[in-house]
Amino acid sequence: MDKVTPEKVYLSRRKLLKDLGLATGAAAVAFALGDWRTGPRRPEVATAYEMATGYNNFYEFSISKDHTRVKSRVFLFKPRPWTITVGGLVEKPLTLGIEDVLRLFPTEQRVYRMRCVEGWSMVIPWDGFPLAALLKLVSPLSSARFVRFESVMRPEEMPTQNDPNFPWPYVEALRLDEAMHPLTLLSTGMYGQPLLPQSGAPIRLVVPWKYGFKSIKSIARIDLVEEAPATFWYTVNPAAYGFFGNVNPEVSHPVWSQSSEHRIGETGRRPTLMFNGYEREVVHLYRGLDLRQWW
Ligand SMILES: Nc1nc2c(c(=O)[nH]1)N[C@H]1C(S)=C(S)[C@@H](COP(=O)(O)O)O[C@H]1N2
Ligand SMILES: [Mo]
Repeated sequence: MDKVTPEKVYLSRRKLLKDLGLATGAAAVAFALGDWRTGPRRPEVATAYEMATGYNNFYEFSISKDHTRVKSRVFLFKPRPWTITVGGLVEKPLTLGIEDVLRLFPTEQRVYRMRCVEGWSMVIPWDGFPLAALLKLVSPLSSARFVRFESVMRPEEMPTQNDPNFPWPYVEALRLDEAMHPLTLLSTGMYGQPLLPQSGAPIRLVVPWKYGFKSIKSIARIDLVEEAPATFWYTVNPAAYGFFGNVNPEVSHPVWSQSSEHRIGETGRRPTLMFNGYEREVVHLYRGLDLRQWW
């Protein structure tokens, strides 16, 4: 489909394992995320499955900084049955059951870094499909400039949604060109398994060059809109959560520097990369934009 897809950067796990001469293994997946053209490959290892599914940010379940708290609260959550509605400024609005989604859009594996604005990071092999494929199916009108995503609203299953101090449901948004970028994924699984509730079952967004808060979980609605929507974290605290949320080691959070990060499962810190290491692929989207002002 997208011939421009820079597959040198996000190899599918299968191809990668073949390149490295490794057999398919469940947890420890060694692979290279470096750009082959500009320098030596920097091998990075996928975060252990237990950590990626045990250390989670998902405020609907817990606001605790002890992220393992999320895992203990998801037992009430029912990711089936599930529908996702795509509408707004489109020619062909539609509502799909999650089974339709899985049937219509073949999934591929993409290994991406995930960098939370709080300063931790992981490396996750996602199963998913480009968001662009779904957006093409509904034919956006020429007036559509942004894509708005909404998480499911189920206060009976998600305890923090009973806390009126937050503007529920969780909402995120991308500019249409960001949403159409081949790196932008709708994910339905990770490590070859269906998404668990704590990871955003049954379907979530993954935007690897942006801070994790943009990668909205458990999506129930997608709307094409004309104006930049009010997003969840931007509404709560605009100083700490920019609309773009592009990973940028040179622009500090109001309280801490973003120049380094703690990779979950490692000791010490490693430098944070511009656009989380996807600069070559996405920098053209932001030409002429002051990244300090518009972060
Ligand atoms: N609906 C919803 N989506 C969400 C969040 C949330 O609280 N609610 N947290 C975000 C944040 S801040 C991060 S870092 C990532 C974490 O994804 P992970 O737990 O799979 O690593 O999910 C994002 N998506
Ligand atoms: Mo985050």
